Amino acid sequence: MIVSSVRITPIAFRDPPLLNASGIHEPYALRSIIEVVTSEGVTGLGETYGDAPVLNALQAIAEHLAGLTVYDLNGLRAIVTRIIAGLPAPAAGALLAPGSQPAKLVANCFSAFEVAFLDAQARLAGLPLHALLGGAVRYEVPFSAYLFFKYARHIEPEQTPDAWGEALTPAQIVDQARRMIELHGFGSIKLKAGTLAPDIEVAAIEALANAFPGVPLRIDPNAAWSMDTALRCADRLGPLIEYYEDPVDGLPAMAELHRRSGLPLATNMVVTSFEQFRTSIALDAVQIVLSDHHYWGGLRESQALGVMCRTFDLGLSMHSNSHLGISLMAMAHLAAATPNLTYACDTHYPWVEEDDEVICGGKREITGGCVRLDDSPGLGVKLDPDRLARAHEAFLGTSIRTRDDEGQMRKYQREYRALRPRY
Ligand code: GKR
Ligand code: MG
Repeated sequence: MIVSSVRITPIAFRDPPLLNASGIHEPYALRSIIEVVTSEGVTGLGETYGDAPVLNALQAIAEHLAGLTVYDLNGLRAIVTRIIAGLPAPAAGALLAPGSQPAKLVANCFSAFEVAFLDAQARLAGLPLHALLGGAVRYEVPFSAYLFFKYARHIEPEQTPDAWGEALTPAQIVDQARRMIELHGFGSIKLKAGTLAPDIEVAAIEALANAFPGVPLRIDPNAAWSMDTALRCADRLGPLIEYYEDPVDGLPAMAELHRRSGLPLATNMVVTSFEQFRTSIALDAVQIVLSDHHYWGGLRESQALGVMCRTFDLGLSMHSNSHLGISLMAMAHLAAATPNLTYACDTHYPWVEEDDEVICGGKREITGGCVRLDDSPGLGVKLDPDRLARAHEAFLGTSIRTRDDEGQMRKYQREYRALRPRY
C-alpha cells in the first residue's frame, strides 16, 4: 500500500473539428495518464488534462509521492498544495476547459492523483471503486448524446473528412444525432451552441424535438449569448428543453435570466467551486450543477457537491471535456455512487477514434445510452502499454501543448475572436 513509483505519460489523441463558443477543436486533444504503483505491485490509474501547466505540475508532484500510503489522501493533498505553491504561476488556460484554469490547479492535480490512489485502494481490497464511494445505486450509468456543429475536416494540417461529416445546419445535426444514437442508444441529447447564429441553433433544437419526440434535450451556448438573445431564444426553447445550460455569462446574469424566463438553468461555468455554489444559492442563479471530478477536486469532493445539491434541492448532472476511458470510468463510478444524479451525464467519448483509446480492449462500450459497471476491482480497466506508447508518440508528434480553440479558429477566419457575448 506504499507508493513505490508514479508515472505521468502525456498523450494526444485525434479530435474532430468541433465548433464551440471559443472557436474550434484542434486536430489533437491532450491528456495526462497517471500510474501510481504500490509496494505490492498494484497500479492505480488516473487521467486528466494534458495542457502544459497541468502536466508540469503533475510531474513536479509525482516526484514527491513515493513513501506515502495510498490511503493517505490528506497527506496527498498537503503535498499537492505545497508543491504547487512553489511553482511559478501558470498562464490562463483554455476558456472552455475549466480544469486548466490556474485557480483550479490544486483541485485538478489533487483529483488526478486521488482517482489513482482510490483505484489502487479498491484493487488492493479486491473491490470495485464504487464500493469505496458508498456503493452503486445504479450499475447502468446514463450518458447523453453530445452533438456539435462541426466542419467536415481540419484544415491545418489538412485532413480527409472524418466519418461524422459536416454539421452546419439543423438537418445535419439531426443526422449526427441519429448516427450517435444508433451507435450508442442514448436516451437524451445535448447540443453545443454559442457558435452559429442563435436562430440556427434554436432551429436545430426544434428539428431534434421533431425527429426525437419525447427525448430530453439541452442546449449549451457557453455564455456566448446576451441577455436579450437568451430571453428571445427562451421563448422558443422553453417548451422543448429539460434545461438551459450557461446561456449568459456570470452568476448575476444567470439569476436575472432565471427570474425573467422561469427556465431551469444549468452550469459548468459559473458554479465550479463551493464558494460560487454559495453565491449562486443566495442569488437563485442556477438550478442544476454540472459536476466534474477533474476540477471539483476529486471523487469525494464531487460527492460532497452531490450532498450540497440535495440539501439545496438543486439538480445534478455531469460535465465533460475531451477524454479517454480512464476518465470515463472514473465518471461512471462516481455517477453510480451518487444517488441524486438527476440527469444523464455529458461525455465527449463518442468522438474518440477506436485506435486512440489507451485501455486494454480499446474503447469501453456505451450501449443503451449507458456505461455498464460490474464488480471488477478498481476502475475496472487496465492500461494497454502498446496503445499508451502510440498515444505518447502522437503527443511527441504534435506541436500542441495547450488547448487553443480560438487560435485554431483563426486558421479558418483570420480576424476571429472568442467574444463573450458573441450574439
Ligand atoms: O469541448 O468544445 C468543447 C466544450 O465546449 C467543452 O470545452 C466545454 O467545457 O463541454 C463543455 C461544456 O459543457 O461547457
Ligand atoms: Mg457546458
